[in-house]
Amino acid sequence: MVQIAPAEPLVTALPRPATFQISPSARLRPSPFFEATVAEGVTAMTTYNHMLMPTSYGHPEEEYWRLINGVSMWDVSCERQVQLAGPDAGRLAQILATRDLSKCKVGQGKYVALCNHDGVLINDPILLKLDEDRYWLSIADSNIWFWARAIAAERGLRVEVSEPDVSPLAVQGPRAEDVVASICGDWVRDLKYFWFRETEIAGIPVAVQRSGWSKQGGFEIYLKEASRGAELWAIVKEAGQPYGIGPGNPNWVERIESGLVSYGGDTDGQTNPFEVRMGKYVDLHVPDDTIGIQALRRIAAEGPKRHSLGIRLDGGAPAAPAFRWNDIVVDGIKAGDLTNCAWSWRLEQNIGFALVSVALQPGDRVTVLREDGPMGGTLCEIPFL
Ligand code: THG
Repeated sequence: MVQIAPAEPLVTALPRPATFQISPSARLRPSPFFEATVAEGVTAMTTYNHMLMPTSYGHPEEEYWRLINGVSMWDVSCERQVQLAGPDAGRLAQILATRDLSKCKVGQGKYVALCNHDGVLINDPILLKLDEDRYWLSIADSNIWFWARAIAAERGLRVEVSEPDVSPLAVQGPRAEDVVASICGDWVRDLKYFWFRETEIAGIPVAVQRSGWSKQGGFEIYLKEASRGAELWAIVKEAGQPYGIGPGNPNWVERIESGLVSYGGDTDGQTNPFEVRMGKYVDLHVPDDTIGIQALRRIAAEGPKRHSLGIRLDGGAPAAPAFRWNDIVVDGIKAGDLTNCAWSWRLEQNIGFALVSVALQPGDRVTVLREDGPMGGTLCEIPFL
């Protein structure tokens, strides 16, 4: 049973610290690495794609510096794969993704935006092309399985949409390459960003990709046999010992410093890719039947109303993290939202993303209405580091 305890600032900062358990249910699907993360002393979890994802092992600052200076291993099995297989798999991928996939090669991955018909972002997966007629969408936290299957059926495509037994384990940080090379061989050093290879580790079927939700470098090992999760965890942990490996998770602080978007965290039911710095993953020339592209062409022609900037908050003490966006105001008038906020140990400052009117620019002063009172801040460019 998982105890969620107020063990660190992230939790104690909440208005009413709580200790509670997570009730088991078949809706909450187990990670193949679950037992391993419990053995490592996981202290906080969040939900993601109907799974539990570790978010802390109780030492947030230590976990942060391990990612920045060494190597960290993360249970990110909640990044589920939606598999498209069949003669029309490539067509369906291009109908779903607003990025031009025509030159994507087998063995290559690409970060893509999925949008609805209004051009609103509904997921930001990494697409992996496994074969000419087989793709994975390694999804963020929304039900793309439903979406892809419905679109395929409505358009009469010859493609099977499924969720295969595949669970990523991330190895991140400047020493990640040494760790993964010691397990798989030096060929991993030549992998280009988002490229991958299917292989075996001690007989365990995996795909190894240069990827991961940090800018510190690293790989994701996609486990293709859930029953061997504990074994794979142990192999990576053992190989990482010379480099001081330890458990971690997609790191909230580093990802803000680095400017990585969190779908659902930094986006709402109206956000289009241009507003969250994903315009470079939208190719307006993709075929007209790509979902959302017609709306995105209109939005691009008119110019987006909001954009994402960084904010550096005044004051030298870590600000309380929040469950919800905070209003950003200028002269008492709402100008946008603070979508996340964290104390940066490298910048020694509270930083966050400001989804604000395009009338606001880096250098502008704003006020953020935090739960504990108004706080001044200065807008800046993203990334911070
Ligand atoms: N790994 C896997 N699947 C995932 C994620 C992951 N699915 C959901 C979510 N995370 C996808 N989100 C991102 C966001 C950014 C990046 C990767 C996954 C990323 N961006 C680089 C950047 O913004 O600089 C490079 C992108 C590029 O230019 O191509 O790496 O973490 N398996």
